[in-house]
Amino acid sequence: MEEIHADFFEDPGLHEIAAKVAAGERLDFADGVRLFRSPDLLGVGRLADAVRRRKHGDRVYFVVNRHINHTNICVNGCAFCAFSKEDGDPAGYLMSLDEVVARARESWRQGISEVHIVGGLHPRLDLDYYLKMLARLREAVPGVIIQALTAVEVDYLAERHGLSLEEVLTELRAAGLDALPGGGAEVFAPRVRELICPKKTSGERWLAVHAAAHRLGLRTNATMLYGHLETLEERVDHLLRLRELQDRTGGFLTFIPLAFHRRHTRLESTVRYQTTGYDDLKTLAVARLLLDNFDHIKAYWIMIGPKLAQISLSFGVNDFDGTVVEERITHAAGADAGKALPCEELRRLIRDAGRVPVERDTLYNVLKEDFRQ
Ligand code: V47
Ligand code: SF4
Repeated sequence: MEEIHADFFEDPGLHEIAAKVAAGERLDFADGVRLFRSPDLLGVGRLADAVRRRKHGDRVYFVVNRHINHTNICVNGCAFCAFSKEDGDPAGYLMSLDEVVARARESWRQGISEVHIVGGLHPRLDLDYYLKMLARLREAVPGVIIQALTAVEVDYLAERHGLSLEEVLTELRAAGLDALPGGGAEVFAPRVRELICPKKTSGERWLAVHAAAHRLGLRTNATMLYGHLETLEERVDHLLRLRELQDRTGGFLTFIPLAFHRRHTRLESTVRYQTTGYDDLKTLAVARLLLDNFDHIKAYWIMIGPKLAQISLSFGVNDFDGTVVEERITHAAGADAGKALPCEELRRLIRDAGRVPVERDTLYNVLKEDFRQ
């Protein structure tokens, strides 16, 4: 790995961690907290970037995808969520299967390789709705990878039908499910969950759903919602629990930190500020350093804006997510990034940062790689 000179760091506390990183040694809980507390953002970023370069060189991945949020009606009513509505609320919606399929088909004609489908826990939607949705999508958009249902939705279906996680996942997979997205993880610490999402699937159960998916050969993603009521120690704990599961299964594809957006949520008056660019970059960089067994760290440009996502490519990030097309969850909470980025714009952002854009599918198979400039 690239030699990082001791005098590079403004924070001498980073020297010991730099030595571990250079030797390929695993960082521990105390290292994670120290990295988060270090005022030396450029130092932390430089370390994360060295790891990123060792794993990926100049390549930065993106995916041509479409998000579909089929319903916003949800029985959980998490305090951080501005997207969900109670059943009966006039602002609630539920897409028919025809509407879901029409959206996927429209984007398929424009060349997507992935549909990403997540929604609320609708009290009247059962497993059958999802099985039909998957089967219809399989037929309507052949070749497109279906990444759908967070662990929270899977757990809800298991509980509702009295089935095991394996049984639900097996049925979903047989109907066409290819991979699970990483949502619903929030922060695993029970203290935080009690404050921000008391009705939600526990951290343990979220991990159990992903472990079950991995056992069945389904690949999945992982997220962490940060910038609300969690402590830095709780962020590190969250990351290390993901790392532990990844050690056991190897089934996670990528990690995506999600910056909390506060507008129109019940946390708006308690959490007074949006995350800063400093915190966003630091969180991505620390994730890159702690999650040594994750291949990919993704900056979801919807959350932090395309410009900061571009800068994050020098702070450990090697994935830009995708074209997205229609995003409702973060926009309901005040996100001001656009809802879609054309593939050419994604390429331009990556190239302008001196990197090589690589179009991938959900499973990181390379679909198109640009030539080095
Ligand atoms: O689970 C909800 C989060 C998630 C807010 O796997 C919020 O590739 C910020 O998981 N402010 C859904 N975040 C989105 C998600 C995702 C996105 C992109 C890629 C992938 C992937 C996964 O959004 C939810 C929740 O954690 N969320 N409300 C909010 N106010
Ligand atoms: Fe429902 Fe998900 Fe929103 Fe929580 S974050 S209220 S589970 S849609």
